[in-house]
Amino acid sequence: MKYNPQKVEKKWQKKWAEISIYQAKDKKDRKKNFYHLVMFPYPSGDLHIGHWYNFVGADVYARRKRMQGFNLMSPIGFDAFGLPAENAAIKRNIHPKTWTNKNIKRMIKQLESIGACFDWSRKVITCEPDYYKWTQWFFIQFFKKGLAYKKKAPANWCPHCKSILANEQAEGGICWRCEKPVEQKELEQWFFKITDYAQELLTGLKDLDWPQRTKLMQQNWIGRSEGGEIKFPIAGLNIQVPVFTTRPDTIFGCTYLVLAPEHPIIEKLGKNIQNLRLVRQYIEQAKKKMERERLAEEKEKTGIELRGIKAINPANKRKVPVFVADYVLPHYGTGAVMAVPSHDQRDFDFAKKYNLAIIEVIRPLKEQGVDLRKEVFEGEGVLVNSGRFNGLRSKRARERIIAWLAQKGLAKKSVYYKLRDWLVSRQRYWGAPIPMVFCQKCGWQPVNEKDLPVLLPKVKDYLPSKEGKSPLAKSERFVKTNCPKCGGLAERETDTMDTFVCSSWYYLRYADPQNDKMFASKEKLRIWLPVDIYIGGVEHAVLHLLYSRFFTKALRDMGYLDFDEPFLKMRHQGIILGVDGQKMSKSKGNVIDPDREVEKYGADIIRMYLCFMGPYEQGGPWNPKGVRGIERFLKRIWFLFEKYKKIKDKEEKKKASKKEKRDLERLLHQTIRKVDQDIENFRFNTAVSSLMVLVNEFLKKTELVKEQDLKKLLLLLAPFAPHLAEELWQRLKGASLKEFKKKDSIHSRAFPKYNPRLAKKEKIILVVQVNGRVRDEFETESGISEKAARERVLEREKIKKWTKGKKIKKVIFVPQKLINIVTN
Ligand code: ANZ
Ligand code: ZN
Repeated sequence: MKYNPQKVEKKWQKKWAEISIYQAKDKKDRKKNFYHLVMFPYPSGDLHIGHWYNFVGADVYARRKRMQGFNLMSPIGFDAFGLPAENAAIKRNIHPKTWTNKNIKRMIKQLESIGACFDWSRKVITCEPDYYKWTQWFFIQFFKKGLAYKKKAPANWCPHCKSILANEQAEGGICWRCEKPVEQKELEQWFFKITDYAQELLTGLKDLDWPQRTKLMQQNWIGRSEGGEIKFPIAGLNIQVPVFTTRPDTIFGCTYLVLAPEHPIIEKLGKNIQNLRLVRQYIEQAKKKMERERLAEEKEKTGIELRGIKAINPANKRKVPVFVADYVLPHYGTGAVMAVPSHDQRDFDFAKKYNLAIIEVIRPLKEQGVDLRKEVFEGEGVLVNSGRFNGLRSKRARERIIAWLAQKGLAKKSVYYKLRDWLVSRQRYWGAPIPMVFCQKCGWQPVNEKDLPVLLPKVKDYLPSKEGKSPLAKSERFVKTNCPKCGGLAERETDTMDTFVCSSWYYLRYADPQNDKMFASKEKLRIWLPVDIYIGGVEHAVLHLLYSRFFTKALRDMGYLDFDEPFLKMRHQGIILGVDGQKMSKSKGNVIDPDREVEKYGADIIRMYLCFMGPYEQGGPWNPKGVRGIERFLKRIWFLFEKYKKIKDKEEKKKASKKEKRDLERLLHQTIRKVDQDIENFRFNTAVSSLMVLVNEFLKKTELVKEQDLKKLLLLLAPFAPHLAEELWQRLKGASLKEFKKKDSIHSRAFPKYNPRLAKKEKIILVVQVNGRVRDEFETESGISEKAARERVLEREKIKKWTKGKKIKKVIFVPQKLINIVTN
C-alpha cells in the first residue's frame, strides 16, 4: 500500500477529536502539570505560513513534554478585538462581529489541519462578552487602586488609521499597523500606571529564561538612568528650577539652562520675561512637532532665550542665561536641563548656534584633550576648571558633587525611567467598552461590578469622528445612564480599550475558561500558572510581553495572584522568507500559502519540513526542493515498515555478527539522546537529520531490526509527524480502530529513554609513536579527530618524556589506529 498522507491525517484528526485526546485535566499536583502556551492569533481570516512555523515548532516541544509524562495543557484562542475587523466592516458593510466570527471559523479549520495537540475545550475569544466582562472588571480594579487614571495628554494620532496609539505602537513616530507617520493630538485619555512598576519590571528580567535580546529590548524600553537632581535658583526671584542630569561631574561647565517648551515654570515667570510674546510663539510651534522631530540628532537645534531671566549655577554661583528649546522634552526627568556644551553633543550644537560659552571641565586621561572649538568630549576623564574638585576622576566626582550640593539642600540623587504610562483608551468601535461613568456631581465612577459586562452596542456608523471621538458617542442609548454612586443622570465613557489590554491576561483565563464568578479560580490558577513555556514572535518584545508582566504584578499586589512573572521561559520563532530569500509579501508574489501546501503534501510533510529548514529561532527561505526531500523521507519510513513486514512474514532473519547488532543498537540510543536534547533546545532541524541517519541504517539492515526498535523510531517521530507515527504504530500492532481509546494512541506512550551505556561511543585502542617508535597506547572513543587525538597525546606523561624540549615537526595520523609524533 502507498503512503497517502491526506487520508491518514483526516482519519486520525477525526479520531483524536472524538476521544478528546488533548484535553487537559486539572490535576492538583502543580509539578506534574505543564502549561505550554503559544501566542494566540488575531482572527485575520487566514493562517499564514508564519503561524504554522510558530505552532508546529511549539507543538513538537509540547508533544515531547506530554510523552514525558507531564499533564500538558496547550490552549489556543483568538485575540479578536482590533482595527482590521472594523476596517473590514467599513469597507464591506458587514458587522465586525460577523466578520470576526467568520474568520474564526475558518481559522479553526486551518488550525485543526496542523495536527497540533491544542486543547480546544479551553478556547477563549476576547470579543465575547463572557471574556471582556473580565477585561472590564480588571479596568475597574486598576481604577480603584489608582492604577487607571484619565488626563489630557498629547497623544499619538494616526490620521490614516484614525486611531490613538500607545507610545509602544508609535515607535519612531511611525504607526505600527500602517507604517505611516503619526501626529500629536491633545485629548483626554485613560492611562494605566505601568510606571509604578518600572523598577520591578526591570529587576524581574534577570530571573527569566528568555532570549537575551528580548530582555535587552525591554531593558532599553524601560530606560533607567541614574543621576542627580540639582536645583538652579532664578536670580532675584524666589523660584528654583530642578534639572535632571546623569553627569553632575560636569556642573562647572554648565553655561546655560534649557527648559522644555511645556515647562510650567515659564508661565510662572510671566511678566519677568521681557520677550514673553515671542517666547509664547516659539512654544506654540514646538508643541505641534512630533517628539521624533524634536529629538533628531541631525536636525538643527532651535530655541529662544528668556530675556531678563538668569539662573544661578549652584556650583560656582555664576549667572547663566535661560533658554526654551524643543530638544528638551517635557515628560522626561524634570523637563529642564543644565547645558554643558563642552561635554554634550546637543548642548554643543546649540551653543555654537547661539554663541554661548563652552568651558572644558573633563579632560580625557590619555590624549592631550580635544579641541573644544570643534568637537565635544562625552567620555570619562579628570576634572579641570572645577574649583575644589579639580583632579578628581569624573565617575568619583559625580558622587562627590551631589553630596556637596546636597549638604546645602540643592541636590539629591535620583533615578528616572524612559518608560511612560500606558495609554489604553481608543476612540474606536471594536474593543471592550471602558466601564466608567461620568457624573457632574461625583466625577468618574466605575460601573457596578454586578452590572458587567458593559455590552458593546450595535451602531450603524463605525467611523470615529474627525475630532477623534469614538463611534460609541453617537449612540445616545449607550451614553445616557445613571451614576453608579448617586443615581443621577450621567454619561458613559465612550472610548474602548486597546486590544493589548485583552491580551494582557488571556493566559490566566485558559486555566479556568468557563468560570463566571471570577476571571479564574484561585485553585485553577495555582495548579497551572505561571506559564512554563511561551512561544511566539519577537515583535511583541516590548508591547504584549511588557504589558502582561505589568498586569501580573499589579494583580499580585491586589491579592489575586501569587507569582511575580507570567512567563518563566520563552522562545521566539524565526521568520520564513519567500523562495527568493525576501520577506514574503503579496506585492512580491512570493507568499507561500500553507493551505495549498498541505493540500498537496499533507500536514506531516509540511510540519517536518518546517522543523528541518533551519534552527527554529532563525527561520529562513522556503525551499520547494526541501519539501520534496522531506516527502521522500517520510515515504522511506513508510517503505521501511512494509519491508520489515515482508521480512518478518518470511521469517527471513539473517544471522548477524555481534558487532553489527551492537552498532545498530548504539546508533538507536545515540539518536534517542540527540532527538531528546535537540527538541529541548529547539534544534528541530538537527533532530530531524539524526532521524534520517537512523532510518537509512534501518533500511540497510532491516533484517537486524527488531519490532521494539521500530517502535522507538515511531515514538521519536511522533512529535514531528504525529499522524504518520500513529498510523504506523497501529499497523504494527495490528490494532483495530473500533474500540480505540486514549490509552491506545501512540501519543499516550512514553517518549523513549536512551541507555547511556549503549549510547556511548565505541572505544578503540590508539597506538602512539614518537618518531616512528611505539611509546604508548590508550583507549579512546571511536572516530576521534586528529586534533583531539593530538591534544590528548601531548598531555600524556609517557609521551611528554619523549617530546620535552623538542619542537614538533609534524604529526602523522591514521584514523582509528595510530598517531605518530615527529620531532626534531
Ligand atoms: C548635563 C549633562 C552633561 C548631561 C553632559 C549629559 C552630558 P539619559 O541618559 O537619556 O537619561 N536631559 C535630562 N532631561 C532631559 C529632557 N527632559 N529632555 C532632553 N534631555 C534631557 O540622558 C540624561 C541626560 O539628558 C541628562 O544629563 C541631561 O543632560 C539630558 F556632559 O545633564 B545631562
Ligand atoms: Zn453621581
